[in-house]
Amino acid sequence: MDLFANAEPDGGRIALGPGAVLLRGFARDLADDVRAALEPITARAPFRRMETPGGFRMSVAMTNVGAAGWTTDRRGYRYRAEDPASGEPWPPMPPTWRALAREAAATAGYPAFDPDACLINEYAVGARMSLHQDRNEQDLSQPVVSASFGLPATFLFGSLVRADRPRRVPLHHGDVVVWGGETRLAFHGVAPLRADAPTSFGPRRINLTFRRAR
Ligand code: MD3
Ligand code: FE
Repeated sequence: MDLFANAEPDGGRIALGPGAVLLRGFARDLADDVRAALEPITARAPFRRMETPGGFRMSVAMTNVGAAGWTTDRRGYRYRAEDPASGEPWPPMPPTWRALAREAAATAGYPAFDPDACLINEYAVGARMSLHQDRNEQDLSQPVVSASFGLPATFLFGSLVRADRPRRVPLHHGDVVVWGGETRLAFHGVAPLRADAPTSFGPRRINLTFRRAR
């Protein structure tokens, strides 16, 4: 038996593919800050389940901070400077969040990354995200940085071909993943969230997805 099959060389830095790095626990120390910041953010820009162009209601509830916010409705997917629910700009990105995203990207080899968008995904038990590519951003040479909090999830990490069977990667509270290079256009999704012991975030998973949208 290989006792070190799950060892994490380089302090929890795990290569997931060409250009993609999992940083185990990288955001753990920011969890209290994130939970506190969510209160005023969601008071201004509440979580909502958006509609897809195909007319389905997403199971994940979303909101945004930053100069650009990702939205979907019957007319399509796009970034917008204003929250369509209020007509007001999205709340500003907390400086600590931006710093986290930049540090993670630099650690993974993307020192020029500076996000203008942060999509906040809220998964209740049962919520899922089906396989998709992220391609609404202008410069696809910029990576995506994601930070997970609360309940663990099974991330589905596919290839550049939708039909390939995705790998299942567990993501835990405090984990950060930087997706760049060839994996930037990989198909990916999240398996239905399973009930588990409650966390400091309650019975849900929060995922922050930082992007350079414009
Ligand atoms: C791999 N969110 O918001 S984050 C999304 O956990 C999204 O909420 C998932 O996919 C979540 O679009 C996954 C990890 C992630 C984000 C973007 C990627 C993985 C990615 C872009 C390319 C490849
Ligand atoms: Fe995505």
